[in-house]
Amino acid sequence: MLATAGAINRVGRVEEGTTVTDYDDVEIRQQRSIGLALAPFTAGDIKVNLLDAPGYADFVGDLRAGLRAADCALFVIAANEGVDGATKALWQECEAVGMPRCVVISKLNHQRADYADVLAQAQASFGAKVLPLYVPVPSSSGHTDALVALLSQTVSDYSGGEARLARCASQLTPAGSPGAPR
Ligand SMILES: Nc1nc2c(ncn2[C@@H]2O[C@H](COP(=O)(O)OP(=O)(O)OP(=O)(O)O)[C@@H](O)[C@H]2O)c(=O)[nH]1
Ligand SMILES: [Mg+2]
Repeated sequence: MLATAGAINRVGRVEEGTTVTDYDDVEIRQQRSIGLALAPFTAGDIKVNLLDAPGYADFVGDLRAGLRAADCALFVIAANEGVDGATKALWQECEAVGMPRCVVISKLNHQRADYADVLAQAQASFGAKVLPLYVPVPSSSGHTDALVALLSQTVSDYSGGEARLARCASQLTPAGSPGAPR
């Protein structure tokens, strides 16, 4: 998000200790977040104060502190792992206080990534209101090279490294939504 918004020039790597929000010595050594970190950026006229919270259960206090300050929450779920119990409990916690939520499915490039399965798990765990806004397009090699944005009906093609934007050739609708083919 920071790189896409132009707040940083290149995406850091957890393995190299070069990510923006894992800057503490312990975070770099252990290659995981241990505390809440703030990463502000602007997108157009909008200032976003991104709060990156640790996912590891030991640091749930920082995660809760972040939620108290946030206007909405992004749940990042790995496409090769799926929805776990802790994520379900946190979703219910957010629901209880009316916190707007969305799901980001990460690691689409992983060998065992299964987008459709993780989406189905998210819908089974969080409810049928979870609908895809972006759908990955697998290439012939099986990797995800492009994403279709269903609201804007555009395709972002990352096969050349940078995103190339194009309009969809025909109207696309997510499976399960009103108007989708059965
Ligand atoms: N293949 C692949 N690996 C990824 C991707 N995103 C993250 N990883 C790897 O997954 C590991 C965890 O990534 P993080 O970004 O630290 O995940 P996190 O949710 O912030 O983890 P904590 O904050 O420690 O709970 C690292 O080794 C990353 O390099 C991805 O899209 N594809
Ligand atoms: Mg982290």
